[in-house]
Order: sequence, then structure tokens, then C-alpha cells
Amino acid sequence: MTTATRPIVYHIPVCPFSQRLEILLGLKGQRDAVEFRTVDITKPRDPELLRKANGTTALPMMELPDGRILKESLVLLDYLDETLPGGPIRRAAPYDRAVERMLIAKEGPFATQGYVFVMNADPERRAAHQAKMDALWRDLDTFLVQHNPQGDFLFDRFGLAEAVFTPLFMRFWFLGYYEGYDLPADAIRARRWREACLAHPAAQQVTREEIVKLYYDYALGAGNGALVEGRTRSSFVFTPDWRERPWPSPDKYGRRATDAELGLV
Ligand code: GAZ
Repeated sequence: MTTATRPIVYHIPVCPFSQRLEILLGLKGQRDAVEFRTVDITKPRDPELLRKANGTTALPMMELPDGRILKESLVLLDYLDETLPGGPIRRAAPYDRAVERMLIAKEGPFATQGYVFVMNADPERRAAHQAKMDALWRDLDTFLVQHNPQGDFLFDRFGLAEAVFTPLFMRFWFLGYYEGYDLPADAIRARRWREACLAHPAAQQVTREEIVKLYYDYALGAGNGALVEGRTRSSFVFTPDWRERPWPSPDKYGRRATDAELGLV
């Protein structure tokens, strides 16, 4: 048996919360300072992993070389930023750090609304979800206009807040595809932030095609690898590879695709 010398992150490859860690490591030039181990959430969880996490299943989870366990992506970001070489990604000055944290504090409601919107199965509630999503984008817009009206990022470069939000901007490609939704036209500063984030070289771990194909089941209301009624395989399975599958129908409120139509069997 070999002893681990670097932290191990257990993760779901396409999960936005573990992508945050990959982005941070890339920004610090420390991609190999952490060992990533893939967990397939469509299969029963390894009992040893469950024991380590006191029965909890949410990922990412980090195991330090001495066996201690840390969870919550924002906590892991801070820990890795503070312990690894490569210079701090988070802001150094107390006021700037406070501004950065205020923006990061908006990630929870923003993420939840995007997921609840894509998972909604009731066409009559579509407009209400759109209005809520619009309001959250406008709130980000106002914040960015206040703190850095001329720039692309929150500060002068892609930093911690961008590492937190960019994976969500990428997941929200599913709102464009399955809901025909994009951020409001008047949220100009937020749009510029999003485009700069999406284009950054440190944030290219997933593609739009991968997100749209893997998250088909989310668009039908089935999250986290759950099985849609009448299907035998989740759209989140790793084989067949998403590249070999056809693009799903964007009509999420219409007829549901079969395993075969999705290229899953
Ligand atoms: N707060 C945690 C963090 O690390 O930041 C969240 C971690 C988390 O939710 N991980 C999910 C997980 O491991 C995968 S990503 N699930 C497997 C399990 O057994 O718990 C987000 C949503 C949502 C549905 C799904 C997700 C998502 O709303 O991306 O809202 C934000 C899951 C319905």
C-alpha cells in the first residue's frame, strides 16, 4: 500500500463544484498538486467513501494525506488557495476581499434558481422561473457596475469569484438549450463578465455539447444521476461517451426521449 502525499479530491467530473477546484489549481499552476478520483453517481456509493464522509454523499470531498476530510467547494477553494504555492488567487487587501466575498455569497441562490428552472416540468411556471433568473442576473449586474464598471472581471483579472461562478455560467448553457433562456438584454455588465469568464483559458474543462447532453435528465426534472421513468440509463453515464451520442431534442416539455434516442444503449 502506498501512502498518499497529496490531497485526494473525490469528484463527479462534470459537477460545477469540482470544476471550481480545477480552475483554481490551473490558475495557480498546481494542477497536479491534488489527485482527482472520479465517482460515478449513477452507481451505489463505495461504503468506504461513505464511512469517510459520515454517510454524506455530496461531492467534492477532499481527503488530506493524514486522512482528515474536508467538504464544501468554497471551503476547499480557500484551503487550496492558502496551502498550495503559486500565489494567492483570492484578493489580498481586506476591502477587496470583502467585495469578493459579497459577490461569492450570491452563488448559492443563483445556482439553485438555474437548476430549479431547468428542472421545472410545468410550462405554466416557466415565466415565474424566468423572472426570478432575470432578477438574479440584474443583481449581479448592479454589483459589477458598482465595483468595477469599466472592467471585464470583478477586479483586474480572473480571480476567486470567477472560479466560483464560471462553472455555473457553463451549466446554464442548459437553460439556453432547453428553455431558450439567456440573461436579460439590459444586464450588459453581467454579460461582459460572463463572456470574459467563459473565454478564460483556465476554465475550459467542459464544453457546451457535453453539458447539454449530460444534463438532459435534469431538464426532465431528474437530478444527480436519478433515473427518469421508463428509462434504464441516466444521461450522466460515462459510457457511451457523450461525444458519440446525438444531441437531445430541446423540447423538454414535449415527448421524452428513450434510452435509444439518447444514444445510451
Ligand atoms: N455545496 C456543495 C459544494 O461543494 O459546494 C454542493 C455539492 C453538491 O451538491 N454536489 C452534488 C453531489 O455530489 C453534485 S453537483 N450530489 C450527489 C449526492 O449524492 O449528493 C445543484 C443544484 C440542484 C441540483 C443539482 C445540483 C448539482 O438544485 O450541481 O442546485 C444548486 C449537483 C436542484
